[in-house]
Amino acid sequence: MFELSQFRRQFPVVGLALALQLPFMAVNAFAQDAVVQIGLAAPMTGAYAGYGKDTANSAQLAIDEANARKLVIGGKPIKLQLVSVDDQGDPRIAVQVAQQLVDNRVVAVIGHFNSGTTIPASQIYGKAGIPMITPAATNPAITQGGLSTVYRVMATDTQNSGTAGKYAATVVKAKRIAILDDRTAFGAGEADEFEKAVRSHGSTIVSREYTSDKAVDFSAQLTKIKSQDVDLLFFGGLDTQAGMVVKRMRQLGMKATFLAGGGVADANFIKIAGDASEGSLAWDYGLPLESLPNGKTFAVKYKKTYGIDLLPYGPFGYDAANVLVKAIESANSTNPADINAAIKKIQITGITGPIAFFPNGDLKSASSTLYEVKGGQWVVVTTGDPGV
Ligand code: ABU
Repeated sequence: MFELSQFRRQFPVVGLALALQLPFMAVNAFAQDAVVQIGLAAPMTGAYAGYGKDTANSAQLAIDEANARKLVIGGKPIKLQLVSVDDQGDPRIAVQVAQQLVDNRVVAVIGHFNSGTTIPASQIYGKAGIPMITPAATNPAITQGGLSTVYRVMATDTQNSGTAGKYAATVVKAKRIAILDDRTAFGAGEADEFEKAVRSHGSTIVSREYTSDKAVDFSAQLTKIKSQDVDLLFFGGLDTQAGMVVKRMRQLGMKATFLAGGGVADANFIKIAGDASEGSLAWDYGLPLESLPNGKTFAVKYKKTYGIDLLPYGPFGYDAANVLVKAIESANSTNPADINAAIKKIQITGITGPIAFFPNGDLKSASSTLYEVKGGQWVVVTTGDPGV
């Protein structure tokens, strides 16, 4: 993998000169292949760094596999290069690194990870005509802004947390529901979608409380919620905080069902919550990896290559990279406009399932799965197409 700061060290003059003559290609000084750069933007430092690195590692596997096939595009041999940038999970930094990727003439971008960074960064790519595929950001607004260059390879939070809301009202039959969210574009967005679905299926939200994605103490909000005698709490936010929330709930003697949306059904949640995690529910994105034809093989390959376990977003990063590889091949071009047109017609079977996009860039066949912690492990309760 290549970090953007390395670009000028490795291609000091040639990169700039050729960038003017050969749009979207540079010449690798050590080989004859033209180098075509694909950007990857995600948090590589900070609280979400594990997810960013997992996504980048997974995308790199797809790029390596494509390069091993010796791609010839427009009659010329090319080498794909993944250029990763650290957006720190911060919307202001995300805009800066997005502009750097555009200025360095990447042909497409995989990213960003957070909904809060993806929303502003997508505008930068859209203005430059560069296609962007997010492997993780799920706020529905990302694909509702009218940009023709934005794609997403997983369910939206309308689908995912909306399904969670329907489940809470119609299957759990919770009558008094509380919501706590982290006020990020993701956490607040999924809480909004959950709330809409709960109301439309006849249950009552008795309390909506807020925290921040940096908080480590939820006592004030949970004490208030406890006093309102709720039978279910939905948390809008990611796994680390979700684990802390359910742990505190149980310490306070709260017996309400804990339900989360995406980004929670992983080992980190159970590690943080410990025994308190038992019985927790989470509607998460996609189908269980072990149920997918190439899921286990991919997890093994990832571990063999990087010596660490795959995290939940890796397969989506791998699929996003393969969408771009396929689009470059079918367009027979490395021009972003041609790649973008090819993505609109793409039909592939990824690790995560079939991939084809609606005109707005959302996945046609999105899936979600409900998991429950039983015996210290997440087990599948039900799965299928999300629908509210
Ligand atoms: N979708 C879960 C985490 C990333 C985000 O949307 O912010």
